Amino acid sequence: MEKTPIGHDSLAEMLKDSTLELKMKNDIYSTYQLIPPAHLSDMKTTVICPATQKHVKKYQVQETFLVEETEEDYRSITLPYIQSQSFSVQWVYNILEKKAEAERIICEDPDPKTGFVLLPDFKWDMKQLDDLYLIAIVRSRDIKSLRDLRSEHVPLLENILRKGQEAILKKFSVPACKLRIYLHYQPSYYHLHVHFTSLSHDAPGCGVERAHLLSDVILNLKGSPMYYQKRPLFFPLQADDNLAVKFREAGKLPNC
Ligand code: M7G
Repeated sequence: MEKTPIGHDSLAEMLKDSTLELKMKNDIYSTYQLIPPAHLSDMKTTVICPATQKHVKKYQVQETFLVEETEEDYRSITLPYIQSQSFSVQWVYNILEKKAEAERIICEDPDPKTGFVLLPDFKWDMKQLDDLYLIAIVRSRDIKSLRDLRSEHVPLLENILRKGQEAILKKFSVPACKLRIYLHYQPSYYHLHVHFTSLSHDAPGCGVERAHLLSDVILNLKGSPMYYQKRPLFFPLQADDNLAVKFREAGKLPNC
């Protein structure tokens, strides 16, 4: 459950119709507990049913460690993990095949190589632009993550960047300079997708330890075609994530 940002248009009503309980007053400063009217106190709620043990772990607060993954670690630890126990991407295929969320699509490009579908992320309830959050899902089914990207994918990434920015400007009047456009490494779902969030929104997972700006990714691939295959990548892992267990077994997770 998440409390969503207070929209500008409901602010006046919120101040007028809420109950205020004074908590502290000092000179010109005071704090209150504000109880808003019922219709302004809704919460955005996400349900996963049935949930696997892996889903339960994903949403639990846990100790987190920063991990360094070399090219060899990816081949011997991460890839076998992805192949054996990553989350199902059935929901992604449902979007691509228009079996779910078809009416929510903002823009799409049918090209099998450079095409994608852009739609609101389910973290965003679309009630206000402050926490704008969309995802672009690529049509190609054989790119698992940032690690698989090579220079041949630059046209795909540039297409997503340009058409995604244009579509968001047209539909939501938010210009490119107010967007944070990035990929996660590691993602939760191993089918390549790009996150589009409002620059003013501290979206979960937008920190430097997990987010890779799409514009940087494009530049890195143009400068070095195998950049993401060759270089070590850093990312956070939760203590009892199964991938963390594999890194620990391989002696790659520091004891801290
Ligand atoms: P990620 O980087 O793989 O993992 O991003 P994260 O969830 O740890 O960030 C997947 C993105 O897809 C996230 O931003 C999710 O909120 C979003 N997402 C996940 N599911 C299952 C759905 C869905 O069914 N519909 C939509 N629209 N978005 C989803």
